[in-house]
Amino acid sequence: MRTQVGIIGAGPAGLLLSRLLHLQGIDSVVLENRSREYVEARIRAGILEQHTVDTLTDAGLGDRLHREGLEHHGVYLQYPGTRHELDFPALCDRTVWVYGQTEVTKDLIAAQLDGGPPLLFEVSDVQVEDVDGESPRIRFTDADGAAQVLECDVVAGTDGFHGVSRPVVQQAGGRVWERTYPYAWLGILADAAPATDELIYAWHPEGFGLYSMRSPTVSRLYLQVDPSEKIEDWSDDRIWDALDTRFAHEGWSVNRGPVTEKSILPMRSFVSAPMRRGRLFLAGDAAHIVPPTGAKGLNLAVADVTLLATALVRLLQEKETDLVDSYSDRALARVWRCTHFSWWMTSMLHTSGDDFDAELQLSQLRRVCSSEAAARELAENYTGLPIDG
Ligand code: RFL
Ligand code: PHB
Repeated sequence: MRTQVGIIGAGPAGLLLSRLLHLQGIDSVVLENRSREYVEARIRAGILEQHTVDTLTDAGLGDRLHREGLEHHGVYLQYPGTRHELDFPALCDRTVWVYGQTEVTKDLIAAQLDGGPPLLFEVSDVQVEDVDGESPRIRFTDADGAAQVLECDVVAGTDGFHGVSRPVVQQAGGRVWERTYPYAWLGILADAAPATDELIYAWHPEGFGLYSMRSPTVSRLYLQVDPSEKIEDWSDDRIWDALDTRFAHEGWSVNRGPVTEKSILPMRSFVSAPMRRGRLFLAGDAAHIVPPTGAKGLNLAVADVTLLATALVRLLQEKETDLVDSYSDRALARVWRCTHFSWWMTSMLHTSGDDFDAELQLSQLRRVCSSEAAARELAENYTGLPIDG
């Protein structure tokens, strides 16, 4: 087998990269180690920046997004006694969209299987070779158990945090920065109409709460919990009671309904540099992880592949190396901005039990809710900064 770009991983980063290259006349093969059903069922991100929506729309993936996605004009910041709305269009002339990553992935897979480049599920033993030369290759075992070799001009490592690509880059030297936070999120999906028009980010002495949604009939809610908590110890009633406490606001209440999914997610920041070794390029969670408080992970993955697709088109069609040579630095500049913003949101909203920390957090929240400059800084970062520069 031979292709121009061998892509490892069919998450949003790999699938979108394949799509963007296809639209520019470059062929690729996407290799995914999970099944289609598994990939399409993973519940993850929910917020798309304007740039992400524009990129998906320009790539011909906007039909269902525009029909079923919900455009949001702001968020509420809450702390005891206050629920303050940040108005994004007024602050920075941009909006965000609620459209589940699950739906983005389904749309990308449907487009890929409808005449797009090959997408192979349930492959195993994926190994990348000769990335320092002109002709890298990927060895893998296909779904039928047959050993395969995919010869490539370039390999894209979009295989997420636990993938095989990042170690290959790091073997040649590089650096990793990591921060593990002393909290986790307990997330639920519930068949309940959201009781709020915008997302609510709530600070509470007992811990952070986030009220999000997937549709007019489905709510997505998160609670800060200790990372050692076991999901079995959280009955639905215990979760709803904790949500009532953390979102308490006069004359208002959380809407309850059947819980259809619940899980506990650890929180970390992680950056691996460089995002390239020879002809192997990393994008998305393969190179970096942010805690979900800033809603940045999926958007960063989309920003990376937007840069990477342009750089690869230039390399493969015009034989110019300038954009692939600057890819890692340009991508990392945005990665660090989002890493800071996600860390800042996380630090402002999650409680540690320390009274001094709590007063600093409340002071910061009051500042964001009273100063237009402080609010604008949050709004610009949340809705997404320019992609390159
Ligand atoms: P993915 O989605 O992890 O996809 C990687 C793919 O590679 C496959 N794979 C391999 N395939 C072949 N061979 C191997 N050896 C392989 N190893 C792995 C995997 O099966 C998978 O299909 O990475 P990608 O594409 O970079 O996308 C990144 C996003 O998924 C991630 O950043 C977001 O989900 C993060 N995130 C959020 N991001 C946002 O922008 N907004 C949000 O509101 C938001 N909320 C969230 C989030 C992530 C969360 N969790 C679960 C960590 C909320 C949560 C709860
Ligand atoms: C979500 O809806 O899953 C979501 C929204 C905002 C975040 C994180 C997750 O910051």
